[in-house]
Amino acid sequence: MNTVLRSIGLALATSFVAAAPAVAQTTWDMPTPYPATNFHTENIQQFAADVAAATGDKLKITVHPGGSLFKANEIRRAVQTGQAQIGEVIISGMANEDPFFALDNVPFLASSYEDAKALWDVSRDAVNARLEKAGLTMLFSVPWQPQGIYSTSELSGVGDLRNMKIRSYSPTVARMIELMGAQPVTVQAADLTQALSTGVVSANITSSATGYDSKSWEQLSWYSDVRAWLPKNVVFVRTRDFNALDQAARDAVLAAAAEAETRGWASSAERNDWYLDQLRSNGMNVVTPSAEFDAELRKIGETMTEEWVKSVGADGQAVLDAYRAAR
Ligand code: PCA
Repeated sequence: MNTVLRSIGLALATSFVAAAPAVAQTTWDMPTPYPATNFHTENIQQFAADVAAATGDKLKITVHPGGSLFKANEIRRAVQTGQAQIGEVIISGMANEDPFFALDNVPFLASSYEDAKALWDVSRDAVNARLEKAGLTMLFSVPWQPQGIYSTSELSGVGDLRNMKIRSYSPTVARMIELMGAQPVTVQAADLTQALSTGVVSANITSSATGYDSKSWEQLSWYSDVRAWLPKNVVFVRTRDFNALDQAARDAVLAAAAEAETRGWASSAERNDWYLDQLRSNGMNVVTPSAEFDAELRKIGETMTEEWVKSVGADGQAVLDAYRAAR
């Protein structure tokens, strides 16, 4: 192509772009706390891709995983104050502000996917109402795999953990560690590998997924698969930003969110076996706790169920009654 033709082509292309009708384009920043390869993050990336496809790229969600834009405990405030438009947090991380958010961390209240779903069905509206008051619109929530205990040696009972520094990610987990006679140390998932390698903590309570993400086998060679609870993450958007979208885009976000919730619950359950296999193939001993150990932990769970109801009040008792009736 000669230079003249090329410049005519360029001129045409430029005028075409200039003449195209202005398409309102919105970009949302989405800080999330967990690594890019974690199943929650992959689910969120799919959600973002679905929203882009359904809106013809009019709404673009840029995911910033691993606490790279805002740290785990800064994300909610960042979205509330409009520094970001949409974000993901672990629900129980907000329990200091409102004890209701601790519900899905109460040990042995709901420790299978089926029970976790029943618990979510009866508590979803209450979580949503609390977020709404903070100017946030809840989009979807997905559980982690059942929580177990990572340790340096085999655990025969709670006594083996006495006085140990154990990593916690929420006020409720910290309380459980206290009731086990040990010392809780709050460490966010993004800092976990370092906390383990520098010996800040010598045990951890979390999922198969986070044990895998943090390469826990490098320090901790035992995983007691106690399946104590399934904590959930929640994705919310700043209500002002959501309402600024046109109706079609709002519908697209809600439809993609509903799909993300269904897909996330399924992938959490499916991936548990894969994550446990990865722990084993990296040399970790994955064991089921003895009946005695299990009974000790369940006793702590009973105490914590009572404490939860007391801290929340009538609202909490009603949710618990509805959950028990539904099971
Ligand atoms: N992983 C996250 C929260 C719960 C989980 O399974 C963490 O350990 O921080």
